[in-house]
Amino acid sequence: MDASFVKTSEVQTLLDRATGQDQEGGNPRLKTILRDILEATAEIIVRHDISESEFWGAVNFLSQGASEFGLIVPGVGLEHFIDLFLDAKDKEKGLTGGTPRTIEGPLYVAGAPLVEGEANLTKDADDTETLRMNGQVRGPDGEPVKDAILHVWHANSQGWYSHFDPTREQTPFNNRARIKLDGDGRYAFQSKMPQGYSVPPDGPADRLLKALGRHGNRPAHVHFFIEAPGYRKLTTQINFGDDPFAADDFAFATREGLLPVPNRQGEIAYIAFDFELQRAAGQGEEGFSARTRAAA
Ligand code: MBD
Ligand code: FE
Repeated sequence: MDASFVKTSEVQTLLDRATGQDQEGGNPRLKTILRDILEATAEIIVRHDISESEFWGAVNFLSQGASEFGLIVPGVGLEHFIDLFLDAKDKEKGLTGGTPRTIEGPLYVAGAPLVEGEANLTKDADDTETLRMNGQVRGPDGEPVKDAILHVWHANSQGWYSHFDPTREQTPFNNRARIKLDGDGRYAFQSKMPQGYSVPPDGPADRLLKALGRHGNRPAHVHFFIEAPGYRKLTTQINFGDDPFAADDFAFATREGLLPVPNRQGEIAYIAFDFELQRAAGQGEEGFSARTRAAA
């Protein structure tokens, strides 16, 4: 059987009717895009001669995997692909420069304490190195960004994030804060050094990655959002430049320019890291994407 089967009028009519092409109502953009998705799926089924059992196996995987889509999407590289796509579109518009964006991941929690001045993110005892990070948020001409809010979140030394910790041993918003910066754009916080994250063993994401011959580990990292009036919202992360596994990330988030090397002195790792924001062309660029996020 070859691909022309999908082009037969019987199959084409099915795809049209299934996506309401013969109906007035509905969302036209959704109807068009879903039709393309279904046609591409049909072509893949034919090209690989997918059996009935394989087909239902995939349906079963997707149903079981729904609770871990937040991990599967970065794991198969799609969340990083969206960054590459946004970067490429920016480049087309001449919008280059600034701190690189990289994926948000599924573990942000809205509503973290809003703090001013030097913040201490870690509320729970954690027997590991202290991380002290500071720097400045600047704009494209080197100007300090005024009135920014820097959101920061990271795992504890066991690789668990508060709110998503299956051991339930963390205080709400441990290792999370929103830091309100003032006129000079300077920030400083202390925290406890995170450990890398691993997907839950034997869950759908883990099973998929193993079936691909891959692992589900992320190197240690710290997440940031920065929002400020007049600037494009930045979503990014840092890894640690002296971590031998810094680039071995199942979620493909490691990027050049996001690998500061800590200055380790005794029990403290110091990182100086400046962020550069791009100027916003309109208000739509200042805010968050419409992703559904956890809140507490
Ligand atoms: C994480 O901590 C993370 O940042 C991503 C992208 C996926 C899983 C866990
Ligand atoms: Fe993370």
